[in-house]
Amino acid sequence: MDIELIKSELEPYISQAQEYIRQIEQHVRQIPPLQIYVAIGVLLLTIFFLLIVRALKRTVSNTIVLTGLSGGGKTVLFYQLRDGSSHQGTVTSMEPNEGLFVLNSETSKKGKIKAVHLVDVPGHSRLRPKLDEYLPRAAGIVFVVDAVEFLPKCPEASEYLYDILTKASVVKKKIPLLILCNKVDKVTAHTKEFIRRQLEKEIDKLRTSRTALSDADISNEFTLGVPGEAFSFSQCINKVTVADASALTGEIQPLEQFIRERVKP
Ligand SMILES: Nc1nc2c(ncn2[C@@H]2O[C@H](COP(=O)(O)OP(=O)(O)OP(=O)(O)O)[C@@H](O)[C@H]2O)c(=O)[nH]1
Ligand SMILES: [Mg+2]
Repeated sequence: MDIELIKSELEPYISQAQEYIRQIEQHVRQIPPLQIYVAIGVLLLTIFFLLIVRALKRTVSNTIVLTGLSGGGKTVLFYQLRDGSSHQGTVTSMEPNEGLFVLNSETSKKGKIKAVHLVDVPGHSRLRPKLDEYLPRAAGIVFVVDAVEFLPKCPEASEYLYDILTKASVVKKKIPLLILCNKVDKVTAHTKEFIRRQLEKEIDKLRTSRTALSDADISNEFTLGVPGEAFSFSQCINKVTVADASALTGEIQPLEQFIRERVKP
């Protein structure tokens, strides 16, 4: 079969197709342009909306990170949230503790409850780099402070808190942070207001010394507060709140509330 023959055989189909196209064209010309614009607009809006929904779904996280110095009570809080009992975890943790579960206080609740991915990162200085693995996907950070042994540990705690609040992964995503003053069952525990003020004072001092180190040093990615003003947590880009708790006796309602606000069912 030569090409000419194929051409002549296809001819009727081609002319038929051309006819159809002409008809469609005519049809389209009859539609008022406004209708076409509206249709295209609706189509684009729908695509845009679907893309946004997908993007949002991907960024919604259910991870809550427990952090703070060693001995603050993170592991006891972890078990209290998961099982409703303290487990008497007196040993220093050597590995992050993590779990995906429905909060113990909500297990009897009916309806839709979302499981929380809780991570307890040990306070030992050698294990702190582990924190960087979890922070980028955190929906909330809980900084646990020992309210009894607070004063001697205040400088170290402030430094750790300063580091967290200036990390790019935390600042860019504006991850909310809860300073949890634990062990309030003890009469010698300091109040959360006192602890907040002391931390602010200490961070204020740190800010001056760290800025003096200049950019030459591997200093932090972001600076804290307003230059020339005394530091306060309200100046932070991240929402910082303070609350009391006793992991031992299970008085952890403010913590559970913080988690629920971050991890919506
Ligand atoms: N009185 C009292 N003691 C507590 C409370 N929470 C924790 N503790 C005690 O504090 C000690 C340290 O608790 P952990 O939970 O092991 O501390 P952690 O923050 O996990 O410490 P690292 O794992 O080393 O980072 C333990 O002896 C606990 O029994 C509390 O609410 N009240
Ligand atoms: Mg621990």
